[in-house]
Amino acid sequence: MIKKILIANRGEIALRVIRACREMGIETVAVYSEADAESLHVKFADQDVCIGPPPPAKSYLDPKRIIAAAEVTNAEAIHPGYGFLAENAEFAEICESCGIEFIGPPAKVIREMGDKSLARKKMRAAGVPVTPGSIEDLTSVEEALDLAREIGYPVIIKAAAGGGGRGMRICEDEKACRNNFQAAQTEAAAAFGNPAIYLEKYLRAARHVEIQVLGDKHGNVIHLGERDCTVQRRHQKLIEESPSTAVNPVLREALGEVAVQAARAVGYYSTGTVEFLLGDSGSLYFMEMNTRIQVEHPVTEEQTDIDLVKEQIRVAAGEKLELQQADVHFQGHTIELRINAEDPWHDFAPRPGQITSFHVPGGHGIRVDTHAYAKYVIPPFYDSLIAKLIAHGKTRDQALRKLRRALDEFIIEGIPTTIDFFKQVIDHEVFISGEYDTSFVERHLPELIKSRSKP
Ligand code: MV4
Repeated sequence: MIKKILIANRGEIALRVIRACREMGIETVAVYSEADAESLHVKFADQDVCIGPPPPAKSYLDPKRIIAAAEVTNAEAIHPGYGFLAENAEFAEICESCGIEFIGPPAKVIREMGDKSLARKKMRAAGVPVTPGSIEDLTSVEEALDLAREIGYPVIIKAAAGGGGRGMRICEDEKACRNNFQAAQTEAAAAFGNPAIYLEKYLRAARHVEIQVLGDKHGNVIHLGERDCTVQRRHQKLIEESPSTAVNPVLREALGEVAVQAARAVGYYSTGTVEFLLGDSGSLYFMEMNTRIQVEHPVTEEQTDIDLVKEQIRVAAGEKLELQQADVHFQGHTIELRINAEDPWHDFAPRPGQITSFHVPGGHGIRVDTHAYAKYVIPPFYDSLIAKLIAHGKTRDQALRKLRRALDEFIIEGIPTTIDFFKQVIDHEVFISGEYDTSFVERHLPELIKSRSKP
């Protein structure tokens, strides 16, 4: 078994990995930038190494600094968390070449699934349903217009190196498609260093439902159910829940089977997420595959009582999955909110700064994954996530009641947060009904932020 793991990340996910390691008797090495010297992951790790100044490029995103820290501490494995180098195939290869176990899927798979257009092509070849659209990257605006005419508007242009909605452009008609084509290429080149773009039929009023998969290095792959991530703002997920109110047992079975089929088709191991779009009448389409542990993994942990980070570590150590599909059971209903240091009343602008008082909710069925504490200073250099508030109940209504009660207990002072915004969201009749779609936030944002806060 692996004796020492370096966590190449920060914030709540670094703490999450350290917790799993400590329960497994594995030593931990934290790396931190000068801005994170007072962070909890540094305090809770067995060893810590300062790897540089605050800018990610000079710290958490620099493979040389991460590898150097692993060398000097004799860490046998590196857990990348999410973001930063988690889906960087070159970094995974560097780890391998240095004899350090990268806790994640094979570098080849990271690279292939990182090209969202190639991922579609491989999934289609594997018999996985994908949204109607281009087979290869688009080579000309004429090709895009011909294809759009064939599949019908609206269409959506996406960056092959994008993902997570970055660089997406919805085209309602030919004029928009013509105008967006060039802009999308330019934006993709600037944002991702790769101008490749592709086109899909745009599914209006869809649901974004993803399946958690878990594979070992011996060819075993299982799925751990779905997470509905449809409530997003500018492609930042805000709320994730399971089970999805849009998925019935027949569709759940189909989604699980297709997700496992997709993972097998690309030779997957470790934790992974297969993202689908659900159209009306139960249609499902592969969207993209994420090759990392995701922010929202606690939703699946609460539904299945499986520790996903521990499973990742066991798989990295070469162990076979103990679990078979028949051993996976889903209990109750779980909803997660991402509490950010942002001001909903000023376009969700990031608001770093010092937390002057901090009280975390508790009680049966409430989990809070956070690295924050009273007097902690949220640095301006990284993402604005403060905490994930997760509520688990026997039913959706019970989970919602727990969540609402927990939001009232959650005290964060000194900086603006999205706590009060979420009170409006989970009190909204459309959200409560479960009948929401991808347009929910955009359509209801004005009323959601009209009153500053509710008791
Ligand atoms: C789509 C889509 C509808 N049709 N693709 C991709 C990444 C994810 N963050 C959003 N993605 C979507 N891709 C096709 N062909 C709908 C979404 C989508 C979405 C789009 C706009 C606004 C909010 C959204 C929330 C979830 C999914």
